[in-house]
Amino acid sequence: RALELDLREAMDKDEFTLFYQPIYDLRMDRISGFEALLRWPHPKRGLVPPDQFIPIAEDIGLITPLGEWVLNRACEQAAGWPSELKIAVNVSATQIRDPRFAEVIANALDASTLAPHRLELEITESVLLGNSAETVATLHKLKAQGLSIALDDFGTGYSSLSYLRSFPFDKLKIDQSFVRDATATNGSKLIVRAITSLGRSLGITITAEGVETIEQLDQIRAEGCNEAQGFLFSRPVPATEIASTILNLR
Ligand code: G
Ligand code: G
Ligand code: MN
Ligand code: NA
Repeated sequence: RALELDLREAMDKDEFTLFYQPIYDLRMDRISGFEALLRWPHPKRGLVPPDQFIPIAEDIGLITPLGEWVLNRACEQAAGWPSELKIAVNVSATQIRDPRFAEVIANALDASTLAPHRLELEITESVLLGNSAETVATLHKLKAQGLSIALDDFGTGYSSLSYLRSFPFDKLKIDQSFVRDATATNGSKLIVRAITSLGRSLGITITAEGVETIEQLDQIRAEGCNEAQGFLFSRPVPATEIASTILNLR
């Protein structure tokens, strides 16, 4: 049976779930928030990772309702956490281009009563591809609503640096591929150093993703990254394990 059919049915039956991965503030030495990561517990295929169904959801026009579900659920969940914790939500290019997007965000914040400064949207460079004035205007409007905007998977796209000029991002998330190699190859180490120094000059928070070992943590700490995220701290966990994850990392 085609995944596409299952996907439509899953939406109707509310079969999706969110996992949460902590983001660790290296200076405060505590969790600063969680990133919401979509999961699909498929009745036959098991836990389907988002890489496998988000592209299909995009193709069949399901990403808008699915993305809306993610935003509502993530905000609702985060509203119950200690108030210093933020929630980061991944949003796709299609979602941002939807004229209703700002309204979807406003509704999610209203319904959950989550303070806007606790919501962070993670976008990739693909959102800014073509550098559309509308997209940039939408991002400015969202920022004016009080939430923050992070550029995800930084360093893997085409012309990363020009995007930094088109919009004042609050955060850059260094792609895991650089972090993984930063202790092994000099090239990756220097790239992490350069991105961190760039962030510092521009006043942008730098988060290193995919930190799996103590060596990698020492390395990115030494380079001056502000935050770290990765399996070393915790894998993405279901909502029921959030409290224990917070305790474990204290
Ligand atoms: O959780 P995992 O590493 O398997 O995620 C794989 C990819 O799916 C990542 O690039 C992540 O950003 C993306 N992703 C996870 N959850 C969401 C979501 O809710 N919306 C969108 N658009 N992408 C997501
Ligand atoms: O593209 P984005 O950064 O949103 O993707 C996040 C994905 O990276 C999540 O699906 C998560 O499962 C995965 N991830 C998070 N930390 C680690 C890690 O330390 N190692 C590896 N291999 N993957 C990770
Ligand atoms: Mn992300
Ligand atoms: Na990323």
